[in-house]
Amino acid sequence: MRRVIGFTALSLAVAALHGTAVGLPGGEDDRVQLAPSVDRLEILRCIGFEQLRVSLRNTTADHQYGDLFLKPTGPLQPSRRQWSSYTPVGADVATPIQVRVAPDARVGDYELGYQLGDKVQASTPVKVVSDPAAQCVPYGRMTATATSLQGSDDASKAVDGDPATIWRSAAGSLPQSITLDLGGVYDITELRYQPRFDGLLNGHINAYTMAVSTNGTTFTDVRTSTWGASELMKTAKLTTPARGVRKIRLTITGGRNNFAAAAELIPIGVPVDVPAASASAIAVPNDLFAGQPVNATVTAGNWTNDPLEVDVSVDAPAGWTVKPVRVTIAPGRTLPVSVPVTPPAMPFPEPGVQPEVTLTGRAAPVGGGQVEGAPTATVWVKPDAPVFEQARDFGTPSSVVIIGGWTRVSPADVWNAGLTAGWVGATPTGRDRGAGSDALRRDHVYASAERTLRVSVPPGKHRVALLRGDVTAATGSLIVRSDGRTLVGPGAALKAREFAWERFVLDGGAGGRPVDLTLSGDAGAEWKLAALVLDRAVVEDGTAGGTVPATLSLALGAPATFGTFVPGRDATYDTSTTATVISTAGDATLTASGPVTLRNGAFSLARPLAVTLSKAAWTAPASNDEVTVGFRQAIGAEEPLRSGTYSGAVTLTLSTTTP
Ligand SMILES: [Ca+2]
Repeated sequence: MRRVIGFTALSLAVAALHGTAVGLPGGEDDRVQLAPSVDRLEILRCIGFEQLRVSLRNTTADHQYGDLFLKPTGPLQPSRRQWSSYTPVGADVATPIQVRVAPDARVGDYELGYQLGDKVQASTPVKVVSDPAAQCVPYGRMTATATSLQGSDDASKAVDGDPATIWRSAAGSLPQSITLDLGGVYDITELRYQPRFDGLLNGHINAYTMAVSTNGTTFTDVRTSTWGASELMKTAKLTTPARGVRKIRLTITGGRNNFAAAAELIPIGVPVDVPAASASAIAVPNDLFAGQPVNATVTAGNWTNDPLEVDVSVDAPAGWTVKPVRVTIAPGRTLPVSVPVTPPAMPFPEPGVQPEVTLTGRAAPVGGGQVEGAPTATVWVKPDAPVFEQARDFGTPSSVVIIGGWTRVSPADVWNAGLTAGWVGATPTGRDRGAGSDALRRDHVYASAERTLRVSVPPGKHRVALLRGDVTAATGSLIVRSDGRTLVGPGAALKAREFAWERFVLDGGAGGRPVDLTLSGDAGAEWKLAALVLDRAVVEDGTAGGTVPATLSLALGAPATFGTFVPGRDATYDTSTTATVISTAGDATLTASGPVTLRNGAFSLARPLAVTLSKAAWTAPASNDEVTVGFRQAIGAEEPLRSGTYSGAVTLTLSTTTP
């Protein structure tokens, strides 16, 4: 006959690595029998898991069914919470349980409890430890190679920190070996071996030789021994530590079914030359706008045995704002950390300047310590569209247009009164180089012949900047003419990925008007146009004095000249002019464009022109306020000077936020 009475008549046995058996406390029911079990389990936190085995013994005369529930405390995570079992008469059934803890679990004493029926029957004490003398080589720094593999079970699976993935050597061909590169230098005291935990023991290593290398090429045998067959964790312990180890090689001479399998190989020791913290990667959004904050994501790592406070930051050029972030990183782990960065505001693109910037990720332990890595990202800062009257992205009718207020101009935009920019007559061709660059630079319009772009200019004089260049190929020169004047060029040809902003001023007159820009290349070269911005503010350019809207006026004195530059002499030349400010606005700001480099035909001075303003900000209306505009040019003794006149244009802008 068969009776179903749950587990009150079963005994419970718990077996773990260390094998010492003590009796479990029994239930009140006199039918419950005590059985041998293992006394305790210890989890080295940096490994993060251990195994034990739970078995049920049916000593009654009846087949038994029932449920065993596992009751972990604290950070313990058993691989199963419940075991439903059929236990025939006289049979022992067993199941392995893997107990995991998080890498930053609090060390201490916990319990894995077992419940049969309604009451807790027994428990195994579990100690989570962190030992300065027994530190793990973090799997995040290790790499592994092996003499053979099966399928996708390659050597990396033995050092990935995941006991569910395994390395398997080729079938039936021992000896084989696996070599671990520790990613640092350690004094090694043991090598733990976690066999596969998938219910199979095929490939279980039972005979091995462990060797170490300090230089990465020559190896010295340090232990030859055997392991028993079970899924429980094994160790190869050295009687004296192996010093200064960079690599470990395990040669397997015996394994079940004549091949080797390993879920994890875990070197244990003391770090000798290993960074405490690292920065290994930096990612920055493709579309970055002047003055607008974004997050740079820096991957920071903690390679110590304990949670570590790390300051994560970004090195950026002057003018950028960076807010470093302090985080706590779990031992042996990496963490993507968002660091807010803000590029400087760009009131207007400067001529010829490549707004390409390198950002460098940094990670440093708060208390100091060895650091590693300075990953870089090259970013390209775009003007922020809302600052401008027009911010236009040239490309094909279907190409991607950058967000944030930028609008497209394609060959399909043939001028009509409803547009603020469009083509008159023949149109250029659109081209999109595709992903891999930001949305502003990936596309452009181009032609080898003259084309006319009509732009709607509001009342007054407004600065305009054109972006030319190509992410993939070289770009020819660009000439821009309007109203019988040459506004740009011919600018020099640009290499692939080189971009240049070309600037000029357009006069919208008293009431605003459409202005035609004739675009061409030098001697039929292919010109390319990627972007256009038209400033909202009105300006007076440096060639003439004059009055702009009645509320805001800027008049310039005589053009400044330095006199004679003397070759072969270290010298600094100074000159100045005046600017007269009339403002009825609540505030006003005067800015000078730059950096400007003085040129003489194809020759340019090595250092930029320095411009100073005796006064640059007003918090109240001003009448005929005279500002001294100073210019200083430094020339080195070895700098070659071409005879003739060096010159350049500096644009002064008077603007207000409270007209
Ligand atoms: Ca693994």
